[in-house]
Amino acid sequence: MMRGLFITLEGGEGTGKSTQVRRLAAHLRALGHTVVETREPGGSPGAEAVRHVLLSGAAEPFGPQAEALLFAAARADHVDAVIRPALEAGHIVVCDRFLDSTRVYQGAVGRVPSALLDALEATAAADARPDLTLVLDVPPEIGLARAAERGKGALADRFEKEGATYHGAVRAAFLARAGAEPARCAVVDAVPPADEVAQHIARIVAERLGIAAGAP
Ligand code: T5A
Repeated sequence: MMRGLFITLEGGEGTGKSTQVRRLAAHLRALGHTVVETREPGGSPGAEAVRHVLLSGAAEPFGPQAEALLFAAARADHVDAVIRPALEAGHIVVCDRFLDSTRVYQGAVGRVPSALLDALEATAAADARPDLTLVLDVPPEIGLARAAERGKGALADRFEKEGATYHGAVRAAFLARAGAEPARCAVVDAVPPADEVAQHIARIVAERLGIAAGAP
């Protein structure tokens, strides 16, 4: 039985997900909760190994379907090793990307059939489903500029190196998913400074999950 709460942060490159995962986790800890901060692809030793294969571009020649299989393999290990045990222990899990990223990058943009993604989700995530998903939204040019600034000197990864049309489609697909599942998802304007975004997220978490608000 899952007794904890599962919060995911989603959105395109450089929308500030990692920053806000840290901020939200710190806020919830300050309120007295035990919080597990994690990310995808990765989050467990096995999944971090698959992350390297995916983000290096080594799997790109095999196409979006093969990449979807690898994201699912990483997810299965991450859920089994980290997410499910934490939820069963009654903790709050805050995860940087999860199922919606696969639906957007491999599904909506990569055109992997939804029946295959349904099957992969059922196998990899099973009953580990987010209680709340925060979709961080910024225009792609702002997100890519932030990602480039953060990774100065490093090569753009497999997905960052795609063009403006691709990242525009990613943004539209995240907004469409949020629109289709309003009970689970909340869109957050992530253009303002990180402090403001963190306060907005704390308010949403308080309203949607009944976790007390306060200064994040
Ligand atoms: N992927 C992933 C799939 O295709 N399918 C899947 O199933 C999954 C799970 C992961 C890639 O894998 C793909 C999607 C991705 O392309 P990643 O390295 O984990 O790649 O990269 P991202 O998740 O895109 O993370 P980024 O690090 O690029 O962006 P974040 O986490 O959104 O942004 P963050 O917090 O690192 O911030 C970036 C910079 O902006 C600044 C930060 O200080 C930092 O310098 N910043 C702000 N600046 C101004 N105002 C704000 N509000 C700011 N917030 C942060």
